[in-house]
Amino acid sequence: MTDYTPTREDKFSFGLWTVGWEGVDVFGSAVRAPLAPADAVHKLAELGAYGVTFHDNDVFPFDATAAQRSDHVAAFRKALDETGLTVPMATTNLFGHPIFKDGGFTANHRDVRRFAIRKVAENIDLAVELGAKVYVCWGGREGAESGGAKDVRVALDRMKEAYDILGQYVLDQGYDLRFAVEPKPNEPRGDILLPTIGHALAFINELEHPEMVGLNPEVGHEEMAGVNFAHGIAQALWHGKLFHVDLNGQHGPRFDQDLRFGAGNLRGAFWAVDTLENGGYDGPRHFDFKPPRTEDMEGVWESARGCMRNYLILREKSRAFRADPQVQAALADSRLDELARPTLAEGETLASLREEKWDDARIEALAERGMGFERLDQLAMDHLLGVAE
Ligand code: GLT
Ligand code: MN
Ligand code: MN
Repeated sequence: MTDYTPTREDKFSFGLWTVGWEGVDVFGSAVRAPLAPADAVHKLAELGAYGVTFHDNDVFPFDATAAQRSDHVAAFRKALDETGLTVPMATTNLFGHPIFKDGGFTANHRDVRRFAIRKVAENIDLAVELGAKVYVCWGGREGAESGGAKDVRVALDRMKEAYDILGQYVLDQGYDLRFAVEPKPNEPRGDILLPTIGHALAFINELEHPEMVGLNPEVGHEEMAGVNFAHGIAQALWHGKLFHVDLNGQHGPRFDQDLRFGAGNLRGAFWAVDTLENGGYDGPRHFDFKPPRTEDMEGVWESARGCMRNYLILREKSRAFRADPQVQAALADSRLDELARPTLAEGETLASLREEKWDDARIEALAERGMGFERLDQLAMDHLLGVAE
């Protein structure tokens, strides 16, 4: 393949808030004009995406009247009908309005929590109407800047309460919808609850309906925490919990950069694609990036195009890497096939394992043997850089 033009079969999706980001940040005001959701839908369809995702307030303002809300939804729906774009996922804005300054599900103020749960339930109805199968919960404001401000154990009780109420609502309504928790270590809060994939996985097990709740890990968020994204999604897949994914780029632990996918940690992106393509994930390849403030709308679309192009390039590289006979030999030399064998043979017990004879020569031979990982990794590098023979 030399033409990296996306098709709908590639399952690329974008949040309305990504290409629609006006560039407002902590230090500066908007650099781009608002983008109507319908225009975003048309342009994304033209670029080759298959889906678009939204927060309630990406489609209609926080303070919209019922009539205004339905006009905005109608315009969005019309664009979806005209383009055939799907809505695989939706989510709630529980962070923009000042009412959420101390969080939604875990705000200390009880009334805020009641308002947040109601806001989510209302948008779940719309999400399902528009065909969403996954409902993301990113708790960016659930956290604290100082130790005494949040009793974390009690806050987790409230977080569980919210998921349990909403899970029960989905079941009662007979909706075909699953939740996906999106972890992030910090920003906007000093420390956010459920900061990594691992924290979120453990939390899910405490819920009334753990089977309805999985993860939406984001490349940049895990890398902000200094952990390996590909390993994180591999573990989520192992638990059957990779319900969705947010792809973007990040240069190591610093503020959330939300670069286009492939920018930042390129090698990490390669292994992320390799894991998604070979690990049994068949959901949307969803981009959650922010086109830099330096860009005009042309640059925004260039950036969106780049996300998909980079994914397709890396997918091709991953396929070539896996198909390369030299790589297959290197994998065997690195004992990847042995890793796949259970440590005990069929019918064996710890007692029989302990009966096995070990002498110094055998231990030394194992200790001396190199693992061949450098050769394997250089082959990956050669493929990535386009010089594999
Ligand atoms: C927000 C955040 C993202 C989340 C979105 C879902 S909103 O832009 O930075 O990582 O995925 O709420
Ligand atoms: Mn982010
Ligand atoms: Mn995200």
